[in-house]
Amino acid sequence: MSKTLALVCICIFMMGTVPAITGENRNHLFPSEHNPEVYAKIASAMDSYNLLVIVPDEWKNELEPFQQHKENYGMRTQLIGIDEIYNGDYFSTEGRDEAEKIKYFIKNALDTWNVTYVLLVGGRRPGMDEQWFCPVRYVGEKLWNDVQNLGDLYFADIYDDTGIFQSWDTNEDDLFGTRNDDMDLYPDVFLGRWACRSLIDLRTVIDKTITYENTLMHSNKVVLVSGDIFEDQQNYVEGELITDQTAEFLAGYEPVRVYASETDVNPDNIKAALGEGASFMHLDGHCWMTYVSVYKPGQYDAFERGLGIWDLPFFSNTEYPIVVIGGCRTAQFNIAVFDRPEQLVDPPWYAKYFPALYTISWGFVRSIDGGGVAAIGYTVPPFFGFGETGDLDNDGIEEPDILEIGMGVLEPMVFYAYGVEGKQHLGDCWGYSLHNYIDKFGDIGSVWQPWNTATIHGFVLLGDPSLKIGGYP
Ligand SMILES: [Ca+2]
Ligand SMILES: [Ca+2]
Ligand SMILES: [Ca+2]
Ligand SMILES: [Ca+2]
Repeated sequence: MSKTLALVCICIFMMGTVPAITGENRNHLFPSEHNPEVYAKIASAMDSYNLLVIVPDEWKNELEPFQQHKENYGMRTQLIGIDEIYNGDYFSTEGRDEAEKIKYFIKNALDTWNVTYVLLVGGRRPGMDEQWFCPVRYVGEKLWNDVQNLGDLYFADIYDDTGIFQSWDTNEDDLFGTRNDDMDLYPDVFLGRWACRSLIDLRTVIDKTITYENTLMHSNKVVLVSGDIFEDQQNYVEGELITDQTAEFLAGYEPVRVYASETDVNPDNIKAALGEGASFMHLDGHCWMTYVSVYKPGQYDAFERGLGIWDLPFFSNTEYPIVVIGGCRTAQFNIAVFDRPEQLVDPPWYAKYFPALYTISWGFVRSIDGGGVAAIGYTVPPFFGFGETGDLDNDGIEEPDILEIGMGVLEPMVFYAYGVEGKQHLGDCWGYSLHNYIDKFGDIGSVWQPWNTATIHGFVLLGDPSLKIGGYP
């Protein structure tokens, strides 16, 4: 978590100013229902269960067994090479640059093929120059380190509720998703990315995804890892409050807790809790791209040993969980060796200087013979509620603010979508959480707007959005 934000929050708290929440609480999933024509199109896409895979042409043949696997379960799957998009092989090419060409292609695939799920295949290419196997879009305000942030939601928000294409650059200054641009934000396709940096990554995640969906028996276990995050007057143990919400939403699942209030949060205890595997893992704490940790309640002078990407090769679980990791930059997939953004709270030195090509979220997914099958996290320091300043979600229930706005809402709602709403595919859960959040807080109309919007932009699924949770029976 960015201490800048925490400090700003503390200042606001001390001034006694409650951030004004003006987003109306609309009880619907898709904004497009205001427009019957658009809604009908999206609703029919929802029924068609089809998957669009956008892949570098050099990797296309690697995906053929994956396509066959999906088709075997009735998931119509189209593999499209990125050069085929640029060459206009399917639809005439539109867009000012590579990312916009990809976005227009997804629009055309939604209009023409009723695509429900979109999987972008490819992360950053190896090397010091920033180049990508599959394009990215930097969006939003320069809130941290004077750069914009990775925003894959750009590729998923195609229309607003009147059916107008969402360019995310309505003022046409070639800066996308800023406060001067209109954005609907609501995703119209369920989108994930395999942030592969090598053929080994790609083969690993294909193999793990197929194995996961072919496995009939999944455990009824959810592993929860957290502790105290912020020094607040109420002494809330914020991380544990968040992951306890997840446990509540997964009725019938046995929670196995690694909580700083009860034990040491270290790799051995996390590995022991995971054992042979689990259906889900939810970790929440401070994060520095490669490393996540928490405090023991009230003891803010030292972090727990936590978990870093260097620990992941020692995981040997055979059941691959879906992993949600909350904290700063847990899934910021443009990471490059030593080039880390400054964060005001310093991690231990080994976390700061360990050379890395991937974050903790993607680390779980790319791990061979262990780790997870897909991960949800943030490409930014996420927004959060701090202490107790009122009923921020206007539901008439006074709860700790951490559970009423920001990351403490977004993460548990992924599990709510599955455990309570019965969503069956992981992308639907990601989309449900975002839709719920944007309904409530899409426009908070306060000084926090840019931070809140960045969190929406940066809430990313690194995995197959069509993943059938629990596998195919
Ligand atoms: Ca703009
Ligand atoms: Ca606390
Ligand atoms: Ca409330
Ligand atoms: Ca509250």
